[in-house]
Amino acid sequence: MLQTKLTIVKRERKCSRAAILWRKFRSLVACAAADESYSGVALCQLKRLRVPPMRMLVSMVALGVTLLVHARTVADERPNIVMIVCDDQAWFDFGFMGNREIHTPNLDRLAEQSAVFTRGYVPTSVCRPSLATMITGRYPHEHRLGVGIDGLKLAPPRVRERFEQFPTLPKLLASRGYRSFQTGKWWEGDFRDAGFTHGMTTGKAVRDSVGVNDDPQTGREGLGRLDRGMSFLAGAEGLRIGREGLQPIRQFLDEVEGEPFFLWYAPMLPHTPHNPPPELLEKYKTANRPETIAKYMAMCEWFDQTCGELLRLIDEKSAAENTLVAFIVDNGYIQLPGINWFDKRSKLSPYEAGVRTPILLRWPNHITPARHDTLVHSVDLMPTILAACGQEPPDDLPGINLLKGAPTTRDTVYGATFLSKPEKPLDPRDTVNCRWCISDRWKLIAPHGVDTPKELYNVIDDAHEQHNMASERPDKVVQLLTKLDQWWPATLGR
Ligand SMILES: [Ca+2]
Repeated sequence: MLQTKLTIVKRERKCSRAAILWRKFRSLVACAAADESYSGVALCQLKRLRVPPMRMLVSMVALGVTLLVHARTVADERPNIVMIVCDDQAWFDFGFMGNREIHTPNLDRLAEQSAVFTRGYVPTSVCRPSLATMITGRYPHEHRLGVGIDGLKLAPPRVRERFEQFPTLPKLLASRGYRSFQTGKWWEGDFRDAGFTHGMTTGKAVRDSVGVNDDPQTGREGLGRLDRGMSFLAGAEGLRIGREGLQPIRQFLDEVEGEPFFLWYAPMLPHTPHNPPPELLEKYKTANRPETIAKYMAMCEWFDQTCGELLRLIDEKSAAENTLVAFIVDNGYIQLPGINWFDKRSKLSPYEAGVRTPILLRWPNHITPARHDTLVHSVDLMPTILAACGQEPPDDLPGINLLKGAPTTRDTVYGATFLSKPEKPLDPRDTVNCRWCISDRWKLIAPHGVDTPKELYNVIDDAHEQHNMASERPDKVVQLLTKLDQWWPATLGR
């Protein structure tokens, strides 16, 4: 009888101690879930509770599961970012932008799942300053990369120092725990200088990479001229991505599994050399089509194929639901027939075929797929991505957050083109060639200088800028010129 009573008391004490332990454990787990940095403290306190070994094991497993769930919740607040940057393709050369001859089924599918901004713009129509704007969120005259510097030279030390002081996109994301991977086009030397944690471009020459120094006179492709000139400076090792598959990206995704990541996918596609896979070239060869055009079209589909492969890779990693995919073209391009070069009203020009690009944003359950015809700009990508990741953007960025819906707070987009003057590489006011802006349907192109002839186009009715209306609407010219001066006066001299 006495033995029975003692057993009951012991059991009650055990139950009572178990209940206390359980309450303390639940409290600790709740604290740990509220603050993941608390997990170590929680484990120490569990040890102090002198929990029996088996119960400790069960508790630790339970705590681990709870923290895993919590980590996933945190990760959900930090979406992965995949930035796809197309290289040298006109805004109208995509199926989802109305092209019926060039096949882009993978990007068409991405567009169906995305907010599609059909009137997106880059500030200038050549890769280096355009890419630098995406990574800094600033206009070319602010970051000063590729604005008058000879293309075959790296920026002088003062410009480099400025660049390295900017809070770039990968640097700001790193402060939120992101790991980031640079692949493809990259002019700014070692990927680490911009804050990427991983990358392909180290600034060292590489043999057997693709070359881009095509000869415009003979049309001869640059393959074989490898470790010098632009192919080295524009990305070197990084330029293998896409053209030689996506294995480096697969390795990166394996390495960062479960952690938020930022992927910069900027393959040199469909950029020259226009050397598409033979089966794609055959598809576009027709009796009446110059081979230069067929090659360009096949290159566009090759780029699309690599995007499909990349998006399938994201799906394989079950990351699509929690990934914001941004798509943009760094500058437009119109292939000339009969010569391996581009139309002067496309790349390097302020015309629509140079500076206009579709901009896509896909983020399941966060962004509603729809088409928007409001004006957006590549300077908007950085504040948009930072907002998605819960990171405050720098106060002085000119872009706006597109996640808030179609932009209504800004009615004008701006840009400028620059001359190559290597002897004056530091001040963009000395090298600016022309400035342009678009407000609603009106686009002003203002060559730099006093009393220069201006061009005014109604780009809604005249998307290919065939009819200059400057003399018919002098009021619009004055109005837009005032806006340009408010944006960046670019006054000549010092
Ligand atoms: Ca380009």
